[in-house]
Amino acid sequence: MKLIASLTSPYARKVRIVLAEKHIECELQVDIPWTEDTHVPDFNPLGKIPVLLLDDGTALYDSRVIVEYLDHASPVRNVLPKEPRSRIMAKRWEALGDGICDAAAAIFLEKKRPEAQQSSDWIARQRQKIHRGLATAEKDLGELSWCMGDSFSLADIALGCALGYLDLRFADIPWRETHPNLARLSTKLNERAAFASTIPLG
Ligand SMILES: N[C@@H](CCC(=O)N[C@@H](CS)C(=O)NCC(=O)O)C(=O)O
Repeated sequence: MKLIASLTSPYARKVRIVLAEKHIECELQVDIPWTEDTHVPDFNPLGKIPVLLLDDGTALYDSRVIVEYLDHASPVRNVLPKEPRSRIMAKRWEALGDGICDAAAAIFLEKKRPEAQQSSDWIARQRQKIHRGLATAEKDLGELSWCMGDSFSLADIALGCALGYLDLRFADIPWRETHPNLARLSTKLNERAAFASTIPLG
């Protein structure tokens, strides 16, 4: 099994953390989809990472499909609850974390365009998604130990990756000061080996 990923992608980091938490061995092939010589489109027609190449040649994408596959592949430390309602709520957290990343990545890409072509309305719209997403996560987490209550899950992994991506690309968003519950969760997550070993470095 081989994971095609970049070292800064929050979606790929989510998969790398699931692999590490579940002690699944997997070769990492670094490929940056924005480069001319990328091979990502050979495996994912959408040209996006992460892609998980299975031993039989099947290419799995996107990150949500991959983490679900991995959780079934090994019974060690399941990251998704079995009970249907809890499972959906964990996946809702994942959608929120990924959605914050989608908005943040959209701003990052917009800002790479020549200044005259950038849309400040578009950037403002994406920023609102990030701010509303953080506010919802802060409120829903509340005083809980983990997003899903008593146990660590994919919900924490997805949210932690979104917060890590904001640290990487948006140092101007002081989310730790404005969202103390998220700050507390992030500190706890960063103490885990799987998080500490995958912190994205720009
Ligand atoms: N929903 C996808 C998002 C993946 C994604 O957008 N990856 C970015 C890197 S962070 C990418 O490969 N972008 C290349 C492109 O859009 O062409 C997932 O969860 O895997």
